[in-house]
Amino acid sequence: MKNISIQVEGMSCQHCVNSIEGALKEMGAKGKVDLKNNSVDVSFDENQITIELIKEAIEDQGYDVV
Ligand SMILES: [Cu+2]
Repeated sequence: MKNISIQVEGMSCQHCVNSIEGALKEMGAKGKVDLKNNSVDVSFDENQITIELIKEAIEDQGYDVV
C-alpha cells in the first residue's frame, strides 16, 4: 500500500468529506479528509490505481486538486 497526502481546495463540510471519501472508496482506495488542513490522506494499491486516477476522482466530485 502507498500513502500520499493531496492538497484539495473547496472542501468545507461533512458533505464534502462524504463525497470525496465515498468516491475514493468506490475505486478501491481509502481516503481520509482533513478539513482543517485542506488535505486528503489516501492509501491505495499502486498495482491497481495511480495517483492521477485518484486526483481525477477528487476533481470529478467538484474539488480542485492543488
Ligand atoms: Cu461541503
